[in-house]
Amino acid sequence: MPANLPPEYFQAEKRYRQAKSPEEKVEALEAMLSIMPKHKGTDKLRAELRTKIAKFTREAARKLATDRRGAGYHIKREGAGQAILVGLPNVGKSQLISALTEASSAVADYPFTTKAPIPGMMVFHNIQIQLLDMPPITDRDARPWLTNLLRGADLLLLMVDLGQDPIAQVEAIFGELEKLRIKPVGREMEGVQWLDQKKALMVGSKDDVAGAEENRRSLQARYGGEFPLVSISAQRGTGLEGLKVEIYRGLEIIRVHTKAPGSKADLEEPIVLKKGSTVEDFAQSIHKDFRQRLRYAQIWGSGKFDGQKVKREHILQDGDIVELHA
Ligand SMILES: Nc1nc2c(ncn2[C@@H]2O[C@H](COP(=O)(O)OP(=O)(O)OP(=O)(O)O)[C@@H](O)[C@H]2O)c(=O)[nH]1
Ligand SMILES: [Mg+2]
Repeated sequence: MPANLPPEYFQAEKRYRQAKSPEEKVEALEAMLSIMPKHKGTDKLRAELRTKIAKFTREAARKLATDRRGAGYHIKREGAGQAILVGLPNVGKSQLISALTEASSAVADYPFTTKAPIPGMMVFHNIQIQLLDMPPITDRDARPWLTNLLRGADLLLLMVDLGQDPIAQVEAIFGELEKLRIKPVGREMEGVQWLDQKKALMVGSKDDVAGAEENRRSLQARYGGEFPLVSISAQRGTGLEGLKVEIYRGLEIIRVHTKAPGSKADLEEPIVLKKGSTVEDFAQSIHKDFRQRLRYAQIWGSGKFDGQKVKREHILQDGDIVELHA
């Protein structure tokens, strides 16, 4: 690698590493290529960048084609994970999106207000999580594209209005999910050929209304063993911090901080990994070459002591700080 690359190059490279979609990868790679000085010494690197650009451009085109066939909406995935709201009409899905994210989705006291998916970004500590407001799960017009969006999500938020019969709502939601052949993990149902399984979290909404506490208790009694349950009032803003924590847990991700030898850890922008990831996975997400060259790492956090030397198989924990040694 040429020694004198400007900081913009490393910023673009970071965007490339963190990019989730082929479109984002192409954008970052093109930026890297435009910054890379043109001379004999960089010929090989520039050729590699062009090959990668071609590859991800093809991938983006393929993705677009399959999305179109699915019809309807393509929501660009952003942030560390995606949670999607699932519920009957009028339960407060849009109110919640408006309370947790910068997105504004129309809230109204009549059913079927939301007609299209609306994404918003929820900030949780130093990461962002994408939430998707949706039309009610019973909306027939949404049927053709609903399955694709649900299948793409990392977590379903099953929303139940605590001012109405909660069990009937949950059973209705399960019935609709069954028609779409999506199985919430924890729900056992025989004889159905599932397309997909999805982790789910129950959200009791409007816990400021009369009867909410009793309904929450019956939800807990009936489904508490299968699903985590959080109750909230999006209108009053109560329970929202607890909900954020549960959403984060449900995504089963960890945040790991990088530290370069001799400098302080980067606590601002963690690398987000799947729970159970190892030092090796971490190295790979930084740079694929790093994985091979890695000799050992030092960690602060899940080690027995600060700065402990660990091997590539060491399983990382949320909040760990890692210094890689090649
Ligand atoms: N009391 C109370 N009312 C709420 C709360 N959240 C939402 N509502 C009311 O419930 C009604 C429906 O809210 P929406 O957010 O539009 O519900 P939705 O689930 O998005 O509805 P659809 O888009 O039709 O499926 C509105 O009249 C809201 O004011 C809450 O926390 N407490
Ligand atoms: Mg709505």
